[in-house]
Amino acid sequence: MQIDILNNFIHAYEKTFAFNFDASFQGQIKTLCKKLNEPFMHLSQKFNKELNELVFSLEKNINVAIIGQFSSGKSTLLNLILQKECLPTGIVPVTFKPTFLHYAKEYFLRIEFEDGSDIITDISELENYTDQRKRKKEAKSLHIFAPVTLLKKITLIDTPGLNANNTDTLTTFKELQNTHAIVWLSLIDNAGKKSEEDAIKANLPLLSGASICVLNQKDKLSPNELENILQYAKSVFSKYFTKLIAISCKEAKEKQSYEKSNFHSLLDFLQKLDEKILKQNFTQRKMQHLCQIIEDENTLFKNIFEKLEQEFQNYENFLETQSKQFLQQIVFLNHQILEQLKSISEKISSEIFSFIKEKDASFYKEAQGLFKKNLYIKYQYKTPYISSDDAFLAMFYNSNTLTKEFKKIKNELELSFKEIKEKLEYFVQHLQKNILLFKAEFSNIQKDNELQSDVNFSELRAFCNASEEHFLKDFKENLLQSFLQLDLFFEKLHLKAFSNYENATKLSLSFFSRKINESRDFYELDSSQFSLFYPKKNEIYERVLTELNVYEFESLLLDKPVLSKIVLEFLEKSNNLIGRKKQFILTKKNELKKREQHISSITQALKEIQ
Ligand SMILES: Nc1nc2c(ncn2[C@@H]2O[C@H](COP(=O)(O)OP(=O)(O)OP(=O)(O)O)[C@@H](O)[C@H]2O)c(=O)[nH]1
Ligand SMILES: [Mg+2]
Repeated sequence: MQIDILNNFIHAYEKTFAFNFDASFQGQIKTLCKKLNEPFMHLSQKFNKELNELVFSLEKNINVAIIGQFSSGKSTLLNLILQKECLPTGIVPVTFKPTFLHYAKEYFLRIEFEDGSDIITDISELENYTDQRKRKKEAKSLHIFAPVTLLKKITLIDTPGLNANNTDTLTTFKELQNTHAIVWLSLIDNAGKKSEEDAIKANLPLLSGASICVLNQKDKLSPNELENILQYAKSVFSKYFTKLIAISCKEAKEKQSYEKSNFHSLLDFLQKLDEKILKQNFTQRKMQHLCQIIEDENTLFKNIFEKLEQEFQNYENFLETQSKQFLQQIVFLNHQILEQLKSISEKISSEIFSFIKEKDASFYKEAQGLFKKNLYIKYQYKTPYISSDDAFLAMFYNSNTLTKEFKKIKNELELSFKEIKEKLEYFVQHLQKNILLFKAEFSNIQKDNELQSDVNFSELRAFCNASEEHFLKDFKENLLQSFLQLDLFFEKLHLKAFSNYENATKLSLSFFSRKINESRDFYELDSSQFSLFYPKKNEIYERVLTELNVYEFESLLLDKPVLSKIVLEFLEKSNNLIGRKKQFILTKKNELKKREQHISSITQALKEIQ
């Protein structure tokens, strides 16, 4: 059952995307177009339309555009070919819309409008649509049909004159993008001039096919002047054109001067254009150009992903340089905390020691000897003693020196923990800043060429918009976990040590008080065997250390330092996350690579096509 579904899918896929065409040029181009349109390429509708038009253009005439500065005589020249004054001419700029000249058995005009409608009408209507002043309704394109044999194999295009500013370009005209050859019509007065050369340069993309430079209005010059100008123009313009000639449309109009006009050279050039080669070259060029658009898009995307990848590389380096010093600070802090605990213990034990006093004491004991039965003797001695309550009151209630001092230490500890947290937060903020900058830069990225893929761009925008989700969230969670662990350890230190000093004092006092009393009991029983217990300063200090849990914390601060572990874990996790994010970016880059390889296999095949 599942095999059936799979087979159906493969069948449907092959039918749509792996269809094989014949080995002709057209067939090979169709195969490459299909290949370009693989689903993972996400081609835009406009791009697909271009591909379809390109395939379709292989079956149509080649397009030859007449281009030049205004009033150079383009429309006059075409009227000569049309053998009728179809196109309006004049000394002021006249032609404003590209006009297409096609073959038909009769003269007529077809006007296509922006709204998709069209009309077929008489040629005389043309000026109403080309002349800006007379324009009736905005025409999309104008098509003249004429019974001229030349038009059977080529479609000629009359174009608006270039402005005198010389950087004016017709390359933006969509209608002229599918031009297989051009006739550059130059006023003979401008031949070889820098201004004319600048105009040629501005329109170079249109000159990629066959091109002829035609110097018009040669009737204005003497044969000598013409010879000089031709020589000069050839030296400057030859590199741009296949051929350069001089003609006179004015002379061509008259039967007796037709031969002199050299118009036949132009016709000869047009008639000899090799449609097959021109179409093939044009198609290959155009396909290369289309592939270049995808390649450019890929490069743009690749740069974006690489930028992101670089951010993480920088972050990794940043953490590495920061972490060494930070970990040293933590080790220092561990020692500092322990020192503070010891200093509290030291102070408490000194105070306790100062409260161990001596007093007179006595006890009665039965006298030794046969006749001394029932006779009790009073023994007097000096005993150590400690009044726990008095000492405690004196230390913490009658004077607030210790309390004040311990509070200060507690505040310092709180501040140190706050600083650790701030440092960890600073680490995450560093990444956050860069990720947000990345998001701001690319989350609204738009196509810079209408043919680029809508799907790819919208996916990229969605990807950049989700930057926080993809690239920050985990780091923030890691930070929160470290905060939690820090809080926990702080609480423990706080409860068991830093806020526990009163309790530890009480316990130590009662401990020594009890010990002294016990020693007195034994002493009174047998003073020769037992001695009185005088607590030493050192003993008291040790006791306070125990009651304040300092030994436990010594292990948690030095042997297996909790703080260092928390920070190390934070850094390790951050590094793991960086690795995972880089991997994620790599999957995106690999998708691009797939497209890149696909395109390069197509461009390679294009070069080898025959
Ligand atoms: N002396 C002379 N005048 C010419 C020749 N060819 C064209 N003209 C004149 O030059 C002027 C401009 O001719 P057009 O054919 O309108 O020029 P165009 O290049 O189509 O001009 P735009 O459409 O405005 O760009 C007209 O007055 C023509 O009669 C020529 O060979 N010799
Ligand atoms: Mg014109």
